[in-house]
Amino acid sequence: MTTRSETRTALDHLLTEIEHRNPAQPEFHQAAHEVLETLAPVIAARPEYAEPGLIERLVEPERQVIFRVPWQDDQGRVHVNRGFRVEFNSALGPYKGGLRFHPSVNLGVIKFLGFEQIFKNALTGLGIGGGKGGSDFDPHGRSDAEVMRFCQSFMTELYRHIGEHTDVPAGDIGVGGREIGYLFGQYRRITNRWEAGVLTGKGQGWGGSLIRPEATGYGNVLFAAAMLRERGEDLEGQTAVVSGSGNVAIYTIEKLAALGANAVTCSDSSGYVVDEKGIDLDLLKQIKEVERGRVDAYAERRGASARFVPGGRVWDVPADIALPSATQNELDENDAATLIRNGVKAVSEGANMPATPEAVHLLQKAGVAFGPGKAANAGGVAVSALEMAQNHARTSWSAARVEKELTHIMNDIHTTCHETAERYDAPGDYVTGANIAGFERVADAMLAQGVI
Ligand code: NDP
Ligand code: 2IT
Repeated sequence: MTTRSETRTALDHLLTEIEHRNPAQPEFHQAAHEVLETLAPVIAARPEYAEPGLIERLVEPERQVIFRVPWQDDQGRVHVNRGFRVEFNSALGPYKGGLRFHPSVNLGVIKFLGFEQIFKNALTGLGIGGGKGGSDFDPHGRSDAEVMRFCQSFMTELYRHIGEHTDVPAGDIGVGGREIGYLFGQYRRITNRWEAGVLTGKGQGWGGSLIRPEATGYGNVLFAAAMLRERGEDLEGQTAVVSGSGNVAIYTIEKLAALGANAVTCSDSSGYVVDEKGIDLDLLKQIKEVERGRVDAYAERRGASARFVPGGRVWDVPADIALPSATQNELDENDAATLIRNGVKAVSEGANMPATPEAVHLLQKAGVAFGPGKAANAGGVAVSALEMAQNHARTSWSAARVEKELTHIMNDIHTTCHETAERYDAPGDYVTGANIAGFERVADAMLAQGVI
């Protein structure tokens, strides 16, 4: 019988090896630490998980594709970007996960996202494996025609690696409905197949699911509500700080309002807006979704209640709950200390890995309910899996039906994480609960399917 401390030592050795074998990938190291550091209790309790090679296989992607993406701008100049698709684990279903277009994208970033996706997708219970992709292409300031040419070039290579039963990409930072449209068009042209289930996040008239655009933000608010409910509270009347102003942030703000809470901030990489009357969603959608502008335009047009703080962080604004919805490591130890000082009750991650490990530790120590991204933001990929189901059946469900399923899935994930944490002596620790519950599902499938 292996003890927890022997298991911890073995996992520490493995983490050191991961750092050596994957040099210059700090985000992947961070994600691997965050998961492996919580697994000792379950590995010690269930000897089959100590089988040599199981965790080693889990941290090694099944396949990693890196490719050249040449494209021409509107002046005819040639640009060369790098494209990635990391197919991390398919024990539970086809690889599933978004594509990120952002200048900070590199292999380590895509591996961290793909690794997180394995456990997140397992938590949905919907039969999807984990993968992620993207490019260091920066869509900011590019015309529609440039974005289209980039997407077509990207898909001209990617198409050979994906398919409805193989690997199903979707959106992430810098990839929304417009990009999915261009990518789908090129896939259809090259393959001569109407294969709706090859991408999710499609438009309403051609295979997209109702509520997919809303799903990540709505799901995160439902998860935050479930954490508060566990403590005998609800969202009614609560003030929220939200970071980001993209897909996840916008629908987080929308669902908060629907449940009686008030989001007073949003942000982008230029700074943040604080609006004491609460964010006016119609104005924010107009600026971000229609004009593709910056958040300072919101403060200019909103009037006296709002101001723009260049370069600042939303975490300085006092609030009852915080929903980071922009990017990784956007909430550090100092931000966590500020939130705690201001009396925050819950922090729920809409983005992937937005809180640093030090911030998570501090928040949990202070008794703040903390929802890790792989549980809290799983609503997006869950509705992607529902989109795949609709595509497969050549049908489409009503918004009410999809939202009902989403609510059920988010509550189920909350319960699973909560109960798993209790079972492994970590009551209220959703990080441990999410990691162990996701791990159990993937590990059981991997063990059943042999050494591959
Ligand atoms: P969008 O591209 O729609 O929006 C991203 C927002 O975050 C923008 O406001 C952007 O500002 C800001 N942002 C991005 N990178 C940075 C950075 N390095 N520094 C400061 N601000 C930044 O992306 P999404 O809303 O789709 O994604 C947001 C987060 O949610 C990501 O972590 C993503 O992985 C995660 N997520 C997304 C899901 C989805 O379904 N879309 C599902 C689950 C998680 P700017 O325009 O100035 O760059
Ligand atoms: O991080 C994520 O879960 C996403 N970007 C959504 C993935 C998906 O396949 O819908």
